[in-house]
Amino acid sequence: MLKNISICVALLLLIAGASSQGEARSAESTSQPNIVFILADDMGYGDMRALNPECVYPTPNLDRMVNQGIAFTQGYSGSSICTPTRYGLLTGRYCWRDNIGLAGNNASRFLYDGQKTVANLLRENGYDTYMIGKWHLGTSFTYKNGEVPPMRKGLVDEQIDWEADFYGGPVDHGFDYWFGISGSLDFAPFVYMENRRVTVIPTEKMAYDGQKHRFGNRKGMADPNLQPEQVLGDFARKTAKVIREHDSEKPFFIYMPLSAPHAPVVPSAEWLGKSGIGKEGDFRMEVDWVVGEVLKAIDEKGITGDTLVMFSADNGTSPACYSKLMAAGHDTSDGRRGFKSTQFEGGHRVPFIAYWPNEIEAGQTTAELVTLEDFYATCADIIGKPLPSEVADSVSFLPMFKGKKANSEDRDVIVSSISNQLIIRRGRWKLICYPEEYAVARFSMNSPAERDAFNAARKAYSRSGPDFDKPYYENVILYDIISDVAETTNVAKQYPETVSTLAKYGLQSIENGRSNRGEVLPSTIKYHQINLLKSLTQF
Ligand SMILES: [Ca+2]
Repeated sequence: MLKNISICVALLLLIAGASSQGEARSAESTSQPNIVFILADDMGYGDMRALNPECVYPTPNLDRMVNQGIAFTQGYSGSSICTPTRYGLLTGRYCWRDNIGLAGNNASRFLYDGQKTVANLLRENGYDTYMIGKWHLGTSFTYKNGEVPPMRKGLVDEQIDWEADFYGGPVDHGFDYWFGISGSLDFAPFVYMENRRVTVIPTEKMAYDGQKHRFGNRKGMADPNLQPEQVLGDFARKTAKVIREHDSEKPFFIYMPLSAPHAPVVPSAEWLGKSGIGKEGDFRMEVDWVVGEVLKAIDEKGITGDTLVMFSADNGTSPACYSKLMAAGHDTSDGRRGFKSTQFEGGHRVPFIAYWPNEIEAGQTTAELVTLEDFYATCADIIGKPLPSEVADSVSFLPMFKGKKANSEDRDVIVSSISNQLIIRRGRWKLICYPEEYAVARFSMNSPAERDAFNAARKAYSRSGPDFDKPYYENVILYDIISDVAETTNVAKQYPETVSTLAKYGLQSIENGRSNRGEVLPSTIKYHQINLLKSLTQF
């Protein structure tokens, strides 16, 4: 009897917990603001002055968004690398759940045919949807023999029919219009793309021959007239034009993933030398200028009050830029440890700000945990529509615009780093499902030899998985992220129950196929982290 009561209580607690993690739950709304999401590529939390007063260079436009809007001081990107974060932002699903890695050079499509995104949700509910910028979820070009290559493969230049339509890009996943580039600016093909076609047939063969070519070091086809220095400005001009010329009763959604400040670090001539700390700083200032151009177009259109503008980054600053900026006296990760690709806060705690004068009380900051996956549920909440069931990891942050907490006292999140290693945040705790010995190596890898050693260790770990003969605390890292902001001290040994609690939450999120409220979904992931989590639930 007592046991049955315990089970009932546990179930009730579970249900209460589940609903407190729930998706959109605000009152029905008919609000349809314009929505603009600007996503920087590889930008640290410390790269704007409003978030980091010590920021070496000025960022007046980003500061305006923060000072007149809201800053989420614990906002996370879903991953510490590009493609997985973009997957999570657009689908509202954790990247690790669907085993999303990096879309490499010439990558074919990563989303399955017909997979819906937040752009589909908005378009189906009366929005004009535009994307200007970097996709990085793969585009499948048709081969000259008429074949469309399989998903998630690198394409062979010589076989591509550049005059045929490609598939799997933004216009196949909810966007009415796309202008931009396929991957990062240092990934082939080096050519502008519009809807389903390249804008110019690429005829220049770029190859790395010990001397980097103008886009970087990856091989591929290029438009001979495209210069990397022009791309960021072109995206700004194009987006401003779309806003100015938008002539419709419908509201618009613009997704604007920038090419900067990712490599190649190519500020335009006008910005060279402006920051005084090198072109890495100049490029960040140019990102701020882009934000200003978008805000100016919105202001001139007279729609400022009723337009939600968000700004964030897909991950932190790259290792190469991190070293240069730190040496120049600019703390791009704002006192946090690490950079892009790592398990540390410098990898995935990103600038996360929102500006919407009619709805957001100016000058707020909130330390509630949020992730970029939450943008999907927030949009659903804004327009008063239910969240599709497959949007498994998205919780609306709309209530925070009015100074309220989100749906829970403790919104837990599970983000990932390179190779999809899980990182579980709950309250003050951060559990990294990875051995400290490899993670520390990552942090100190400033020389090619260290980098090679690290990569070899990482690959070996990916194959072998955790060593269960070791004590549990040698397979994971636990930080008290509130008192130990810089992630200096692994306390996994001292807090076995906390490790166990976080591991149970991770397992539950895997087994339920979701982390927010909703029906249980099939869970298909199979990798050694499940066994690691199971081994940690014994305390
Ligand atoms: Ca990136």
